[in-house]
Amino acid sequence: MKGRVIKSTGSWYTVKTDSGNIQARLRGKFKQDDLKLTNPIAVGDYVEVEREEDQPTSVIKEILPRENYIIRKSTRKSHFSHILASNIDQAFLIVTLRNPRTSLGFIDRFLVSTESFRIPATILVNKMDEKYKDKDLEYLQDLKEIYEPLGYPVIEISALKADNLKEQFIPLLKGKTILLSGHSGVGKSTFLNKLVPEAQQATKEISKFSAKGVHTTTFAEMFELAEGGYLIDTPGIKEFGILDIEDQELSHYFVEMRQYLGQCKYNNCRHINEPGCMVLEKLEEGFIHPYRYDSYVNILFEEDDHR
Ligand SMILES: Nc1nc2c(ncn2[C@@H]2O[C@H](COP(=O)(O)OP(=O)(O)OP(=O)(O)O)[C@@H](O)[C@H]2O)c(=O)[nH]1
Ligand SMILES: [Mg+2]
Ligand SMILES: [Zn+2]
Repeated sequence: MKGRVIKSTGSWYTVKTDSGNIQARLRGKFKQDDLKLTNPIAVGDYVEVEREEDQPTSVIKEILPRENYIIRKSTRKSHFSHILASNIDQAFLIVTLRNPRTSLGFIDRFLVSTESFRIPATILVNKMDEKYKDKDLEYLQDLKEIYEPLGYPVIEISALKADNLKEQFIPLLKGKTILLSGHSGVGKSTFLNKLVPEAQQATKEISKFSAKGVHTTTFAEMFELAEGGYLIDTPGIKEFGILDIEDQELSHYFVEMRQYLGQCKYNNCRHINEPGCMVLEKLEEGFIHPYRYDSYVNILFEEDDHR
């Protein structure tokens, strides 16, 4: 019997099948390409399950090939990585302007991971009901100026206060599997609860002491929209480690660089200081945003502790 993993709590998985939700576990080892994973099965995976003899539970026999996945370095063991979710159609990155501010570096790392599978991404700027200082609003302006021209919509919302979220988002979500991601405390679960009221995901105030979220959601879970489609609530992430991307490959995942890539003098150009580099030329001419280029360089020279 085939099904889709909608929840994973360590050793048990909830699998949605045509004949209802079942509890299943893994038996034996799974071969996983070259990925060193802390979780062999992720929310969103399509699996083949089989009923255990004389038991109400089932066993996952096989995992079907993943169309895509979003991966991050495990916080506990940096040599391993963790799949946030798989087989997704669209990613919503929820960010905030302050307490804490989501950095451009974080956003760009996230976008590299979605671009590597060409998963469309949208940036939701949440908590717009709060009062902001000018410098925070300037940051909002930066986000719009940097990301909208690249094809990443930047949408201001208030997950807590807005009463039209359904009207606004259901048409965008219908029939799709959508990943909600972002730092702890940005309002992922609050957003989810508005769109899927039955979900009743716990939400919690950010810490007054550290002005950071307190990691309320501790595992990924997929919820079905009454209107069709799925939203995946995930635990807040501190940072995104970029995995399994070669130096040469990285610029392919910066959409604004992609169009110039065949035009550098050297075909192994890393766009740092090479003569005849078209990316550097376009940066100079203002066609590539300097903040984005900074992120590119930071990721390129990031400590490579996962190999
Ligand atoms: N003012 C305001 N507060 C919000 C908004 N959305 C969420 N919050 C508050 O922010 C806090 C954190 O919200 P959560 O939904 O728990 O955040 P989360 O992203 O799920 O956090 P983790 O599960 O820890 O990753 C809660 O106190 C929410 O009430 C908003 O639009 N405006
Ligand atoms: Mg949450
Ligand atoms: Zn170049």
